[in-house]
Amino acid sequence: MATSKHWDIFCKIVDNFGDIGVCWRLAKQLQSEHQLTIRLFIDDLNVAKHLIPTLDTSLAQQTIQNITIVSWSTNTTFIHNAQVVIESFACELPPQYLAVMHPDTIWINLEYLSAEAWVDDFHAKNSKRGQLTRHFFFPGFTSKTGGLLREHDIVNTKQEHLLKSSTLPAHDHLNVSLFCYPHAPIASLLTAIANSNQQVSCYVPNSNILSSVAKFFERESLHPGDQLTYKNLTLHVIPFLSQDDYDKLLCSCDLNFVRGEDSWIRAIWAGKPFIWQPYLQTEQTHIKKLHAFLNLYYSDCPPTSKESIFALHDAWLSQEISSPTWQAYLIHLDKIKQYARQQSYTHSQQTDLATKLVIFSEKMIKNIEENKV
Ligand code: TRH
Repeated sequence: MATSKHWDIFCKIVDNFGDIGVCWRLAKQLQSEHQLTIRLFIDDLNVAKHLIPTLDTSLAQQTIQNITIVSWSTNTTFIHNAQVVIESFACELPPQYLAVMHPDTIWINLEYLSAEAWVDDFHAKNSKRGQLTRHFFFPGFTSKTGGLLREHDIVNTKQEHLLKSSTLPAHDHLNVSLFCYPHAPIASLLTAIANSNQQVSCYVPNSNILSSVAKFFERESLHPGDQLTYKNLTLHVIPFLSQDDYDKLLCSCDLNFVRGEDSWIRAIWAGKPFIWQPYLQTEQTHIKKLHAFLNLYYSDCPPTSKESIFALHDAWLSQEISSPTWQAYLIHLDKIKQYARQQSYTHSQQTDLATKLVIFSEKMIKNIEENKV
């Protein structure tokens, strides 16, 4: 078997960019901060290329930023496994891989992030599959969870650096970035922004919401580079950015609309106010996830600001943003900004997810060795 310095990560891209967004950041961090040798198996290189622009989609295997990236298909063969294997988001390890897995392999299923209270109890539990043990690793906001994905220097140094390298023009507009799911009430948000007395520059990376934005401006289609103005709203369509440039945008804006999992966490590390739209799930699970997060994250926030934050999130989820809801939020923006900065610092004091994964796997390896003696 390989040493515990060799880790494999499996990433199946279900839809959107969150699966690969999380796996790519995690792979980079495990390699650069923990000196691990990483193989990242990705089932859809075409989607991954949006986040890893230098990826050559024609290659079965390539090395980028010291990570071995392997194109994963049903025909992929495996000669050996790593000592630690991350199965991201229950993507199911391939049978050919399971067949070569040694019973001592540390097999970790990395789960989706949630701030719900049950996560504390489910984190680090395991189940048996034949001779193999599958550990369930839950990222989260409390010390009983697997923590949050964060580079060690993101809040203390990188945030400042990203801010300094901002390319947004200096003006008295409020800079807002907009990344959301197409079912969000985009037209009502843009209407509320346009009608408010605060001038807003809204930056929209190229994504599947452009047709809704085009409709709002009564245009057939929109493309990166387009700039449109309606009343107090100036909207800039920008290209889909690299992850680093997206981080920079989040740090440079006064308010970020984010979604899913990875952009949500990056918005926290940017230390700026944000509105989060969770991934749509059945049985209202996404609403429970949203409220669990809002209650936890804003527990120390002054009540009036908190009210406006909750109201704007609920409006964003429930298909309508009214002008008073937007206006009420803007009134509290300075206070929310202070709070966001402080929360970003507070949460960065928690041990990060990559470090917790390393500590966890080392502990499991030690347990196995001790049981053999
Ligand atoms: O794309 P998402 O909606 O991903 C979702 C969620 O992860 C969800 O939980 C999961 O079940 C589903 O995928 C399958 O949102 P998320 O998680 O924010 O991922 C977007 C990624 O794209 C993130 O890594 C940031 C990155 N990004 C850029 O690199 N450049 C950009 O311009 C933008 C807008 C995003």
